[in-house]
Amino acid sequence: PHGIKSVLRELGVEARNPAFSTGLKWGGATNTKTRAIHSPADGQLIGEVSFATAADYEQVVQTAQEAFQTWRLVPAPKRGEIVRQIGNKLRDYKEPLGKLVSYEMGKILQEGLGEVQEMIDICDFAVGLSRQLHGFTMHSERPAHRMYDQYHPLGVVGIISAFNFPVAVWSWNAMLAAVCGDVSIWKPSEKTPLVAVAVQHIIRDVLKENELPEGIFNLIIGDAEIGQLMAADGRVPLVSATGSTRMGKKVGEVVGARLGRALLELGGNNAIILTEHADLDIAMRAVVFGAVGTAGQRCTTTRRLIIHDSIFEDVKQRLLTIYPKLPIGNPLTEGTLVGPLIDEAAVRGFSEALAAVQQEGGKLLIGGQILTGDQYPGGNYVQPALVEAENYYHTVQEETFAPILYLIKYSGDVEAAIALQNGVRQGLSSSIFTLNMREAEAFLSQAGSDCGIANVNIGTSGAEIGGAFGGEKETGGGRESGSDAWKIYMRRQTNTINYSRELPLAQGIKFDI
Ligand code: UN1
Repeated sequence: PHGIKSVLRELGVEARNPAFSTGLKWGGATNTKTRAIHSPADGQLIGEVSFATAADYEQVVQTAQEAFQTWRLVPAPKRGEIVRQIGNKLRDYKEPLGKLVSYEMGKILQEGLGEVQEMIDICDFAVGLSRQLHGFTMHSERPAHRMYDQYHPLGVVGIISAFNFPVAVWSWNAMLAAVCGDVSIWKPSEKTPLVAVAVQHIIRDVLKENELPEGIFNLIIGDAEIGQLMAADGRVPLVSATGSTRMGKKVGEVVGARLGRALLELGGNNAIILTEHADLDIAMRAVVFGAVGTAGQRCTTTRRLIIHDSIFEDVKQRLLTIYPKLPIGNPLTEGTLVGPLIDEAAVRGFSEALAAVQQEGGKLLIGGQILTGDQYPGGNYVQPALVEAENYYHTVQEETFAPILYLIKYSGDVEAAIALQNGVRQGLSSSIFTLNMREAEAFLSQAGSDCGIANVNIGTSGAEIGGAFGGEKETGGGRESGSDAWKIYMRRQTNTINYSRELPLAQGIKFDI
């Protein structure tokens, strides 16, 4: 169905895939733990992967370290040229890759293609960046002295990515790391390793065509054990991890204990504020895309809708008109807007959150069913839910990775809405819909949203790659992707050069010998 067999063939995904790739070589296939990957769309077996062992990991790190010795000496714009070629190959394979993202992860094809586009975009960004990577020059207080800072490659970067963006978030990290002169080791989510295998084949072709050393881009498939090895490994100066706050705390602790760098992009509990001055016609599209897009499984998914009491009923009615008509079904079928959840555990999480929030006093307005029947094979399809709730409910305070939107009423001025928006432990994305300039500016001010992303008249999800992506509080504080997020992938050095015949000391210190 939907030509998946030919997609797998085109992308080189096998029935049984080895556990790691050091750029050119694949290995680790024998006598290891394996995992069968079923599509959440129809429950069908797509392929199997082997899990890497600690010995496999060791081999990968050593190969990466070796490649770093060469790669760091390649001029940055030449490194950019390699990333340009990767971007072009991704363009060639956009269609099959997008399909595989969709089939393995369950997001609709439009979003699968969008994810590949996000990879292409970051490649373009990284190519431009490769001619920049600039520091400052400063004026020295000493005569005939020059002072500047420069950025050097950091080393081996560990990348732990999540199932919901199985390839895009890796590319944000790996492409920036590559132009920065770093080599990377990618541990994809164990739930979505096949699209990672497919991408690694593309990478391998580019490495081969350019006769580059093996080990610039490495892939290692495994469970949390591999992540822990990476976190604890002093040879990996930066570990970039995307996933739950629980996972991030563990990684952050272990990396922190060895004073390494951790770049964490963790849970969100994102809200859209609808003030009495909102343009509801445009707001509804943002709300629905944010709440049910990717079946509520984005870090940036809209989970809370904070609505002024004067428009609460209107908003509720509009949503109650849209929700019953949402096309739910196979993500590869054109016209579908809501695909399945990733697995049974996610479906359980969805049902449990809905039961819990109702216990706390929440009112389920619509949705919540697990869908069954021929149209919904595999058991992972659910009807997105709308719940009238209070912000302080335990369930509302948690991130449930599923399509549940909490409708929360506020009265009074925008400050009341902002207090609710900020009143959670997470701080990733936020947005306000208003045509009132005072409200918009208050939301963006230092007393406004406390999130890493704050939008006006745009939803919480679907950020462009050009901005820095990440958030505060339990979201982990890291920034990836655009703006100056590249700096974390490099080590910074301050250089002072004396071209005089004297040796003056700073701060005017006299020290005559
Ligand atoms: C994520 O969910 O981890 O802003 C990343 C967005 C996407 C990236 C989401 N561009 O929704």
